[in-house]
Amino acid sequence: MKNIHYGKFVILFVLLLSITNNAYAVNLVTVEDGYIKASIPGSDITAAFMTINNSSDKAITLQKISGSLSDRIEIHEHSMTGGMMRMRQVDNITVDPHSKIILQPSGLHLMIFALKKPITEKEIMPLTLYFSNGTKINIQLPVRRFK
Ligand SMILES: [Cu+2]
Repeated sequence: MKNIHYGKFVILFVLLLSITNNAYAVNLVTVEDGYIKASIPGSDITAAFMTINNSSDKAITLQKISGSLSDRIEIHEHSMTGGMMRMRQVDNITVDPHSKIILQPSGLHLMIFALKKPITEKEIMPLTLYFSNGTKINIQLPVRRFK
């Protein structure tokens, strides 16, 4: 009688463990607080910002971004050189284990060239982020208007 009860307990425990593991695996790399800047009339360039969280034990690297809005999305970084704010393309963004990287105005950002159409406030833009470990994350970015 005691043995039967013990058996049931083990099965329940294994089940709980597997549910917990799945939830954990899905959330190892997350993207939050993302938004994209509304395009300015006459311009086909804009930028996107977000926070990339890595709660895994390994560094992850964002290598590529794709989206239906443009065929040319680059990773850029602003830096001060000789008292001038410059922007340059970087190949990728590495997020250390258990840390996060914030893409924000005047810092790292996604630069979106050759917009296929203007994007305006209240639209939602889908993007796909490709990471070095094979992880692919689909995100939906609200469009915001600001300076
Ligand atoms: Cu840029």
